[in-house]
Amino acid sequence: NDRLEYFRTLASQKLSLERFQHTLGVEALAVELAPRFGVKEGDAGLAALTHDLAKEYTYLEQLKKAREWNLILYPEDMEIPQVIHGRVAAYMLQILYAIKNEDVLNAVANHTLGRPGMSPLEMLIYSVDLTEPGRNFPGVDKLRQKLYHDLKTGTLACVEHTLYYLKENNKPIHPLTILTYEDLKNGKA
Ligand code: DGI
Ligand code: FE
Ligand code: FE
Ligand code: FE
Repeated sequence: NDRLEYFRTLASQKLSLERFQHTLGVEALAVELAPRFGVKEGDAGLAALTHDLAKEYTYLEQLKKAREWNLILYPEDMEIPQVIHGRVAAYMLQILYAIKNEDVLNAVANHTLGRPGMSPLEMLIYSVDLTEPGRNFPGVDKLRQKLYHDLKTGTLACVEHTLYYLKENNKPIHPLTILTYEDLKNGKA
């Protein structure tokens, strides 16, 4: 697919080698899991390859773009600037790269914090971002196992892991992380 090849090359140019390799890991796992969860492989690959495209701008540049483009949704967005690069990337993909698929744009925009009512593609990108083959923190295998088994349970486990990690390190928790957790928890059978 030419389009995927284009965005793979773009990612290799815009990202550090380490982050490019992370991006390829997200692509590989997302495309592998997509058919299990009724997600189109092309959508999974496109969202995966583009999800961190804005990550290497400085926080100052990201905040400037986010303010200019009305992407600031919570005061915490400005206090925890590492969480807005997904929304900045999604906006750039729409405006500069003519990507029109709303589900792909949402998956990119929400890959860091999630949101209530995520689509299968959004859950896939959120959880694969944390569990791609290059990640190797304690407990990642358990998360992968859950994800292989069930998308929603796996995504909930990923949000729980993120909350645990943030609390353990005394980091502020973004309100969307809590809303995502509660949504997945309540939606569970
Ligand atoms: O861009 P990646 O490194 O692949 O991963 P990401 O986009 O999921 O996360 C970017 C950073 O945002 C990561 O260091 C974890 C952090 N983060 C995610 N949710 C929250 C958060 N940081 C705080 N303080 N609070 C959150 O709720
Ligand atoms: Fe990211
Ligand atoms: Fe993530
Ligand atoms: Fe990422």
